[in-house]
Amino acid sequence: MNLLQLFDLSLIARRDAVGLEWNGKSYTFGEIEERSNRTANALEARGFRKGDRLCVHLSNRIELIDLFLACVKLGVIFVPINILYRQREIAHITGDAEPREMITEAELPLTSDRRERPLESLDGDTPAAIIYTSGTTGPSKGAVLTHNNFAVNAINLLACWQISRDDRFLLALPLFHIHALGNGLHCWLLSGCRMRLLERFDHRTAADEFLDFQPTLFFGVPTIYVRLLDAPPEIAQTMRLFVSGSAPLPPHVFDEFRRRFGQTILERYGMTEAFMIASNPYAGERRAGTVGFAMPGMSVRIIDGELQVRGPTVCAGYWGRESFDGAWFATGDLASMDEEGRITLLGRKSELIISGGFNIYPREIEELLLEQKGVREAAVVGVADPIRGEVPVAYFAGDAAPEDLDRVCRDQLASFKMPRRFVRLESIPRTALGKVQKHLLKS
Ligand code: MLC
Ligand code: AMP
Repeated sequence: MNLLQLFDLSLIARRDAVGLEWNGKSYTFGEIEERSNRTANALEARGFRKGDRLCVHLSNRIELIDLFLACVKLGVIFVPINILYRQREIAHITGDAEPREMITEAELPLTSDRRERPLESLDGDTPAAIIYTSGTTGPSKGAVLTHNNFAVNAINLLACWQISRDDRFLLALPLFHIHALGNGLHCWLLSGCRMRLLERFDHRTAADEFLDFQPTLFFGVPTIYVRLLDAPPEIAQTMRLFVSGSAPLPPHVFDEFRRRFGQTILERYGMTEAFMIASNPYAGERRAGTVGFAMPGMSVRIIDGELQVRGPTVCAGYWGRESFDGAWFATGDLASMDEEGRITLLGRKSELIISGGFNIYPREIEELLLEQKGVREAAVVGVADPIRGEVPVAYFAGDAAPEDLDRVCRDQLASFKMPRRFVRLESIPRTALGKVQKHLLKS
């Protein structure tokens, strides 16, 4: 079965039910079906055919859903780009994915008078999306995500987290990442529940959205749960399940959340290349500081401390590069597993910094700094932050002015990658072999 056949459980079988709330308006599944048909016909008229790539640089909005569904209907590969990315970051993705077009707000609305659904034959191995993940070394790579990957991930979550058409789902995460796209959008479309989509999570208005919509289901990153600790207890009155993922949830936040709201956050673990790998149980103990058990269908093992995974949600490979072909996928996450199979993450093999759930590879910032006059050496490290988890700090050697480096980074990097400080040193500490000693900078 391809994804569309699963989405039809909502788009067709629940056509008269309200499926979406966006920007103060409600839409039935039938209206969503028709909107996306029109968008698909518009894309087809612009020359899009099965296998073409469509880059989309948009923040959350209904047109982003129209575009995703249109791509699924045509077999066009959807390539979402982080809305916070600047020219340098976007150019890398468009250079690699070679899309037929990139859609930004300026191209909207993208619609046609033709309302019938275009017919394309697609099987489960057809790529549905490519999501770029910041590479540990070298440039970021596009994970090729198939219909089967998305389908199995969502079916797993519906079963494991008991998501049904009776849920009211509040989605505030950005749709350009696997968390909102793979988990959020797909759980909505497969369950046929009612979803309220927000442009983004804003801690100043979040409580009002909860009180007004009265959700039962919410997905967040740890920064969001830290922010919600300031919200009134009533926000959780109608809630059935809060899920956290994308970065480690500090146990004190888990505890405080339970005290304040009487809700035990369910923490799960995933990554773009493998979708959801492990989850705490819905029934049974949700243990703080652990990510629970491997998802159904997923095999996990730990080799030299690193978690490896194999199963139906591991993606096909990297666009234009290697194919994974059913092999064990090395996650780069260090982990331990107890006799029962409960997994605890212990850190990462690479220097990846996760800030507010967004990934930052220090090397990308270091390379930009080294391109600047007056920078001989550069090293970026993550330092602990009570709200975002970690934030980047840049150290450099040379006579460049920190204000100039600040300006260059602000111009060329997504805002979440901005170093909080630029610290000048005589030289960057290195081992006898010349390797930068980042642990010395962190302390
Ligand atoms: C953050 N900003 C956004 C934004 N999110 N701007 C536009 N759209 C968004 N979606 C910008 C703000 O403008 C601001 O920029 C800065 O980020 C911080 O904003 P804030 O208001 O202070 O936000 P805060 O309360 O700290 O919350 C940030 C956040 C955001 C939690 C809302 O970090 C976020 O949406 N994170 C989710 C990331 C995510 O979905 N990751 C999943 C990856 S997939 P400025 O310029 O003013 O500083 C993955 C696999 C898995 O990891 O397992 O899921
Ligand atoms: P991404 O490349 O954006 O898909 O991010 C994937 C990475 O997020 C994983 O490799 C982990 O390092 C991290 N991650 C996801 N969920 C969790 C979690 N519950 N706890 C700790 N880290 C997590």
